[in-house]
Amino acid sequence: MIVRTLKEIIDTPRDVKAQNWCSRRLLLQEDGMGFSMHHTVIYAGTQTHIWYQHHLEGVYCVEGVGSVELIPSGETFHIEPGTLYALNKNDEHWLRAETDLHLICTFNPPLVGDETHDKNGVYAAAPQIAKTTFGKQTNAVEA
Ligand code: 9YT
Repeated sequence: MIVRTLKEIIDTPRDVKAQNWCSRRLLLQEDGMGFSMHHTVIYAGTQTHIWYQHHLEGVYCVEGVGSVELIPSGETFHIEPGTLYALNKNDEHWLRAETDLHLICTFNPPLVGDETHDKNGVYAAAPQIAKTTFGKQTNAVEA
């Protein structure tokens, strides 16, 4: 079993800091779960262009208020505690925070650790070292 606390992660290499956000990476690829899980804080008053072309992301808001706007349709969804949004189509979007937004983010495939957005709001594809099938971890290598 893995047990970790946010306190142990803050200001370590698993606490990745960008201009508009910080991402505390609670679970990463090396933990072998098949997904990564982060506690991300999006800073109040920011807007961030994001387009995860190589990952699916589920985002659950536990604190704060903001919105997510799909590109190019402009369809906009309010975010508040208890809201989940899932980028199941690798959706390009703007993420806006009215107050500090505390989000629990899961990525499939899992992030390796130090990824931060490139100029297009993208994380690079990472080589996968393991995958999990119905709870059983295999050593299969994915392209
Ligand atoms: C919600 C979102 O995508 N925020 C940007 C940071 C990302 N979630 C991460 O690396 O934790």
